[in-house]
Amino acid sequence: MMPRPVQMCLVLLLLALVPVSCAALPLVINTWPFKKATEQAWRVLQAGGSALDAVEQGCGQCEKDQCDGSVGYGGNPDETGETTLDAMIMNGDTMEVGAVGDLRRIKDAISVARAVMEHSKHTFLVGESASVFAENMGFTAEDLTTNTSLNIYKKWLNANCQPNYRQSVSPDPSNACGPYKPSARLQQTAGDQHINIHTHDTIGMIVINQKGHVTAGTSTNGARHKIPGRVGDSPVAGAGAYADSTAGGAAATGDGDVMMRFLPSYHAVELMRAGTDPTTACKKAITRIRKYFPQFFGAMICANITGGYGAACNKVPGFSQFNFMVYNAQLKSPLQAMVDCI
Ligand code: SD4
Repeated sequence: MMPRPVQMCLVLLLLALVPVSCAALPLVINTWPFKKATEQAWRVLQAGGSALDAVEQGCGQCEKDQCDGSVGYGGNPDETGETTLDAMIMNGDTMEVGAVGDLRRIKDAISVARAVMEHSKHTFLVGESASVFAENMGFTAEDLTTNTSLNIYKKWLNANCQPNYRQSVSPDPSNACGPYKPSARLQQTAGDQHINIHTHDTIGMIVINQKGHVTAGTSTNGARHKIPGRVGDSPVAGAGAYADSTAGGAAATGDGDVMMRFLPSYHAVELMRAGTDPTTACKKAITRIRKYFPQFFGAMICANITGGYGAACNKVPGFSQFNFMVYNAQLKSPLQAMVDCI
């Protein structure tokens, strides 16, 4: 007897060898194997919470757990040793977005992003002023530095501030610390890659509830040793994530300085709106970037409004497979799925 489609789908899910696309709502999908985040988002949905609550608390779980040191406090410090956070949340029913960039001293970045969305008419607040807004909204201000982030910083200082994100400056940034002054503009070195598999791991999450309400969120401490003031792709709508309840959702992880130039999450959602399946939509968004930056480090997750999902990543040395988490109505527990990079 031939297996019925649902059974077939389950078999593929269990094997988790291929980018499966099984329609089943509700759906929680997030970047990297951040299982506790997936479980938390699912728990919120099961308890009757909204898709927005699920995304906020799912990503918030990673902020508390300091997922891989790349989300939340105490992770990747900037050039001054401080950890600062980027986050965003998007409501795909109303197309409202709240985002924070370069947030200082506040641990709950995605909740502050939600406060921007709900308690202001703005979309995006950054830096010190975003922290003041957060404090006014009742968030606790505290030092985000930990022994771990301090040690990463000290090691970097002892290694003559290597690696860093400076170019065309003097003294030579490839072997000296700043302060730097501008010098003759040099051609960028191809394959110059600071954000890589070792310093990755932003959480990007898409939640689609039973009614098809699509939401998306991200949270990260960004790029290790970034220049103070740097904001990555994660809090930028259409870049780090995008949600539209009439089309689907997408989220990105990787080298945000490159990826944000292509709005890959928006690109993928628009492809799904036109009928492209989620895996192909993710692949096409990655391929567009690769045309200009063949060596970029990055991956994406995509989901359409019927609960189909997929992922894609750009194959570079040291990164040939991308792991992500899925939980949907056909699963009894969160599934760690994996795709081969293209
Ligand atoms: C950033 N996109 O700030 C983030 C970092 C990341 O996997 O996702 N790393 O550029």
